[in-house]
Amino acid sequence: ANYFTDIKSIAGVTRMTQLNLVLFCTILHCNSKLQYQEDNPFRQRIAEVFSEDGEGNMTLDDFLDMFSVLSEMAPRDLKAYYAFKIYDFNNDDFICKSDLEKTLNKLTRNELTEDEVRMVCEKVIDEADLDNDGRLSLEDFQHMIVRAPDFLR
Ligand SMILES: [Ca+2]
Ligand SMILES: [Ca+2]
Repeated sequence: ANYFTDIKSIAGVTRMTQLNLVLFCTILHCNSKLQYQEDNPFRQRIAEVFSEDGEGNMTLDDFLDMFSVLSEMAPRDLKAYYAFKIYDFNNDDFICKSDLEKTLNKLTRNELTEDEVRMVCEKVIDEADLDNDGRLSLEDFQHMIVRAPDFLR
């Protein structure tokens, strides 16, 4: 299945939960073969997050760590933690609007207009930002995942 083909309909207000699924589980909720496809737009980012040097140079140990996180048996919290890190592009420990915009543009391969991207980002933050500071902490993010039971099983 292609998770991104109908991103425009997914972006509809009534389907935000599904959007959250798409947005935040791109990599981690599907199987590891799909995740590691050549054209996975997050490939470089995944490598950066899992490599010990933070620059995407993966050692064998890094690979093993990555596959254990991606496995079905890995605890949800651990998956959430790594998903959070992947989407926190500027490594400031928060997912802010610009991180979300980057994520969304990668997911949709720039098929959304700027306005659409902004609207979706605002909605995601609106929906998940529990302490109302306008950005998502790891805690906000984990709450969001807990509320989406089909996701990150
Ligand atoms: Ca950030
Ligand atoms: Ca927050």
